[in-house]
Amino acid sequence: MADIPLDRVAETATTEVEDLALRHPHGWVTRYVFSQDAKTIAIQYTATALAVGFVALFLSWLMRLQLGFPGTFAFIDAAAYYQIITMHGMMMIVYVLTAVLLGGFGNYLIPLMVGARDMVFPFANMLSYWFYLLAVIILLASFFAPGGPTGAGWTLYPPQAILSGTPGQESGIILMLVSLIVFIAGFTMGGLNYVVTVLQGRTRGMTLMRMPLTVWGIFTASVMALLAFPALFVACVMLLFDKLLGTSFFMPSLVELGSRLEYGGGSPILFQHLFWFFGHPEVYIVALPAFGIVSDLIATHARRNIFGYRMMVWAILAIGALSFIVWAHHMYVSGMNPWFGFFFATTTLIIAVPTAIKVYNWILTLWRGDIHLTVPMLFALGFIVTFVNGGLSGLFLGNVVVDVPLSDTMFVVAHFHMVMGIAPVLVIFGAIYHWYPKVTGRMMNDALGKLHFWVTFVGTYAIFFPMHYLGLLGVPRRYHEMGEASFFPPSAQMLNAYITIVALVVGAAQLVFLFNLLWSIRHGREAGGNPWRATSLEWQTPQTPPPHGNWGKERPTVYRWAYDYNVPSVAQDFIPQNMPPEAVALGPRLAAGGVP
Ligand code: HEM
Ligand SMILES: [Cu+2]
Repeated sequence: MADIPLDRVAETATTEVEDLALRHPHGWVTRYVFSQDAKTIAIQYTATALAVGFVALFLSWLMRLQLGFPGTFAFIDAAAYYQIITMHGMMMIVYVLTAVLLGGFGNYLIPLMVGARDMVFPFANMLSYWFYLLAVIILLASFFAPGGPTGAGWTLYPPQAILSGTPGQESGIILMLVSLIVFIAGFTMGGLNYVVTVLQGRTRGMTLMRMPLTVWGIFTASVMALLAFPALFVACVMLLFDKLLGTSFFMPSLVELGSRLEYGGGSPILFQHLFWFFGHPEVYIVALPAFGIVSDLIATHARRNIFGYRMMVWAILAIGALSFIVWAHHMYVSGMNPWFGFFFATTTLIIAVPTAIKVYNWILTLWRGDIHLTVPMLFALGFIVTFVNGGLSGLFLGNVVVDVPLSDTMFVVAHFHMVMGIAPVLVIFGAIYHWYPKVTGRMMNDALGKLHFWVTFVGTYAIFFPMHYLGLLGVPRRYHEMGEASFFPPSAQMLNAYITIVALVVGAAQLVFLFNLLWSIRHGREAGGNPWRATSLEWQTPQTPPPHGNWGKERPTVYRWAYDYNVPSVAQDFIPQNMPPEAVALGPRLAAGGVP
């Protein structure tokens, strides 16, 4: 803030200091490689995570090839199939979605949206990325390790995860556990930054209830991740001890190939509790940033204030809190007491209430809005539809009696891909198209963007919608081949082949996105500072792309919330958060320029 004397700068957090006193990087290495600028770290996170995403997408092709045309691709045997599905699942959830939404978008958007110069602890923030990269390298190394990557399933359930018979039990499982431990250590350094910057780094006038919902979503998700990841961390450490040191945290007495193992007295169910105490909140660690981003995309591209802002904030917080008491709905078939299951079914269904409130509010925001079907808007709408769809099948699975027969079938795979696979990915794409002009100064190509949207949106529906039906038929999950059980009609295999073909097309459409992303850096149309005519602070920076320190000489002052679009009896069609009240012109609406 401007009123801090320069001699106190040394004891002041980076977010607070004058631009002059910020230690700007001088060399190429400190500027682009070991950068402490949240924006550069954001790009590093996003680029790395997108690369991992393409590897995971490639793995999904391999699985689909096997499922669609069993036996044709001999190198995908049962063991390889397990390894591929495990790596695909873990990569997508932890190393792609969490990394992009928190490490990528959190770093780029939090400081800019709350009017800070940077994160509060830039050095820890930088380390966070390098830990993440190290975790990715360790994970990828398992493809080349003896025995290959682990095939334990992304849930890593002991005792099987570390016993012989499971592919990758030689070294793959060890590398997986170490990689997760490193990832969580790295995330913690970033997560503390996101939380403290929101609490302490906001500029003058930026009260909590004036923050854009994107910040609320990422903030709440970061708090949740700081509480949930430690459960996975200890579970990984303990499982590693069981594997390497012969402890028995999770290992009961076992007989393997006729000989009794050294283990005894441990509880495999304990691992499941720890895993899902992380695993369920993880769904919302991914979903809440997506909720926030979608709200902002809709408001901006429909030129409408968000309906029920406070309700939206409280819904985010309520969902965040509730999601810590539902984890055992992933364990209905673990032999738990039915009363215990009843408790978790009830809490699970209660989450539907704040979630439905959010959906209604999005629809009411759109209602009578001036909807521009821009690429970000298309992706936002696609998210809402897909998320609602996945949520509805979640109501099925949340109930014990319905879940028991559906558990471990393709119905579950269809459900979670809709709700936490595809839905957040659509938001990630929408957000990239939306904020790309701020990051690069140029627009992404619109026609290619629309092509990318329609193939991805229609295609993912075409993949995952019929998969529910396969599940209802009883086709099991995590099976390398459906087999020839008499209750599968011959059409089931045809459906599998069809899903595979669509999956290949959808995968190829992502190359269009990749091309657009890279090509537009140099050849995109010049965007100017605020191409979407948006109100939030990141669009009001003096320079685009914003330099280190974001704001030049003085940080902005905030006078209002982030949703002043089409305010009645105001001449401008949007009022930026930092526009002083004197500058707001009353009177008939000025002709609004077209949105690109
Ligand atoms: C078009 C893109 C995708 C396709 C075609 C696809 C396909 C598949 C297939 C075939 C399986 C294995 C099913 C089985 O045999 O049980 C699977 C598992 C899985 N996928 Fe995807 N997937 C895609 C995108 C995603 C995304 C974006 C996520 C992010 C959350 C994701 C997360 C998972 C998880 C967690 C598993 C379970 C792994 C396990 O059971 O251990 N997938 N996917
Ligand atoms: Cu859950």
